[in-house]
Amino acid sequence: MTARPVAIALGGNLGDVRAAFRTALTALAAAEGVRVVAVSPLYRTAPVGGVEQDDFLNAAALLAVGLEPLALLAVLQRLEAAAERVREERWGPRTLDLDVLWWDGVAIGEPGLVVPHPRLHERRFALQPLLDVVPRAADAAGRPYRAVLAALPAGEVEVVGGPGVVYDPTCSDR
Ligand code: A4P
Ligand code: MG
Repeated sequence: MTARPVAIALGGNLGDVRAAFRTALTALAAAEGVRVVAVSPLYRTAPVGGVEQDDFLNAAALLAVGLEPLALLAVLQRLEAAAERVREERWGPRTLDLDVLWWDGVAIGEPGLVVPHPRLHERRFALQPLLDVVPRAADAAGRPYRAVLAALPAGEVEVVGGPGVVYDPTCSDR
């Protein structure tokens, strides 16, 4: 299967989130059918969704994926489980959230997987890092996400580290 560009979001606000991001990306780089092509800077972001909780760390990664979409989702969910993520409250605190944001040229509307991510267009914390790794990304109607981001109200999204903080392929922590 030909590898295609895919962007994923990383998020978390419980425990050592930087370490969770590095561990997940190291495991992704080692996964069959997946290459890590680029990683965004690390962002500190105010929580969105109404639950009172700590700030999040967010980032995005551009992958080259030679797997079917549901197979990639299964890999991401396995890595979330490995980070001891417990699902308690929707939109509540989590050690590691890995979402598929964008799949080049592909729109998916299955019960377990919607791509582009259904809330991407309203979230500065996902759009900003997505555009760091795929500046040309556009929605299913062809609207550039750069324009979508420019139209959003200001939000609390601040760079707190470079891409090397999120993932350093020369420094495996396994
Ligand atoms: N699913 C459908 N489409 C996708 C996709 N594109 N990528 C399904 C990943 N999963 C997708 O997700 C629930 C189900 O969504 C999965 O079983 C999968 O089949 P989940 O990860 O189990 O639950 P969740 O993450 O709590 O729910 P949800 O609705 O994905 O939450 P969100 O929308 O990701 O929001 N504020 C800041 N600042 N930063 C954040 O990262 N994150 C959230 C979570 C809320 N507020 C935040 C942040
Ligand atoms: Mg999720």
